[in-house]
Amino acid sequence: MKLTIAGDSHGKYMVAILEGLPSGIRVDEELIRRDLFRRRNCYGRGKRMKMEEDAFEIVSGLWKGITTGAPVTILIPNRAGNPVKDVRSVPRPGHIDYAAWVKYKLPDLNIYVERSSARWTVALTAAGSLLKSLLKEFGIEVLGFVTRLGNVEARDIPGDFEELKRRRDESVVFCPDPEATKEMVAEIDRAKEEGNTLGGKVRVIARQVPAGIGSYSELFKKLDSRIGSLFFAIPAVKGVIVGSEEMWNGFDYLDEFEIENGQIKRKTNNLGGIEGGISNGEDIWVNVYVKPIPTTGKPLNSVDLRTMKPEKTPYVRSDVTAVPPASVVCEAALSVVISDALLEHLGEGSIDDLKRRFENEDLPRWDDGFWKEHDR
Ligand code: EPS
Repeated sequence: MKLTIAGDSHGKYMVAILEGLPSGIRVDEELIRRDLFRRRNCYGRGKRMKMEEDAFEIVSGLWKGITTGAPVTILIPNRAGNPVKDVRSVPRPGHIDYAAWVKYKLPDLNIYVERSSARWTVALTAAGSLLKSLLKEFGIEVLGFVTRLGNVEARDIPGDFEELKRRRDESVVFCPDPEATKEMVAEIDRAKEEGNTLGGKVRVIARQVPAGIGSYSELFKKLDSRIGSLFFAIPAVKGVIVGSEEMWNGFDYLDEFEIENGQIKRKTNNLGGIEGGISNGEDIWVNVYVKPIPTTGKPLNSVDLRTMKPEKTPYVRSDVTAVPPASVVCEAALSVVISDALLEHLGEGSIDDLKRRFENEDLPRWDDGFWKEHDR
């Protein structure tokens, strides 16, 4: 599978093209609508999100709502223009401004923000959300939520998936802890007043991922290597940890094997469902660190690159935090990575063929006869 995302932040459209999907997947467009709405409509967002509608259109690869196996193209129109009309020469610490100018040398920092803006995550969200229709065929579900915002950490995170989802959906910041939600809202209000911005953490869980997807062979096909690669491409992501962050000694951390009714079981899942780059059949869970947005209401120290004199950073409009939307974007990103690895494992063709291959896969049985046939 291949995903391409294009479009300028203030251009006509954002575009996602998905290639290599099987035929016959019924696409749940309502789910895409809901995910795009969640990404746009959460507490801590700014003026731009009030201007956008994110009314997507799927313009290729579907026949009466099902995939044909041809590339699927999703278009999302941008409604807002760039409010900055003058050439901008003062870089904001933490944005692409300075590093892109050093590399590409075009003398207007507005140019670089068109690609580097988090606007493109609307296309990633649409693509990942579409892929949930594929994952559903295999019983796989993905859920993202906020575990920290500014100084507030979620304390009460339910272990039950459905409860987690219900509570996440009730929270304006997508945090499953109702008390922490209130504190996070207050934290956002305070930061807004101060002209500050907030970072935090999100967690994404994928359940029912079958054992055996990914690779231990090719370095960039390892499942965790793919997760890192896509997650680190998401603007503001600064850290990605698969599984538990508490990894200080083996007795506490390593998920010991047990047998229950003839089946292999684990009591814990600190490894996050991946061992050596391959899924092990446990839930995959990822903790993601998201930095504060670089456009602060209160100016920061910078330099005017035109005059090489000290200057304060400009402000027009921005969000206070990207953490709640990042939980939606990371949910989409994990859907993309798992779909990609699953399709690589199951091959091409129709969804029914893939499901047959999937259902015929069993856990291997240890074969002592093997060495009688093969010369050791
Ligand atoms: C962003 C700046 C803002 C955000 C944008 C990311 O846009 P603008 O410069 O037009 O005010 O709203 O995020 C989105 C548009 C989005 O859809 O998430 C930035 O500089 O990264």
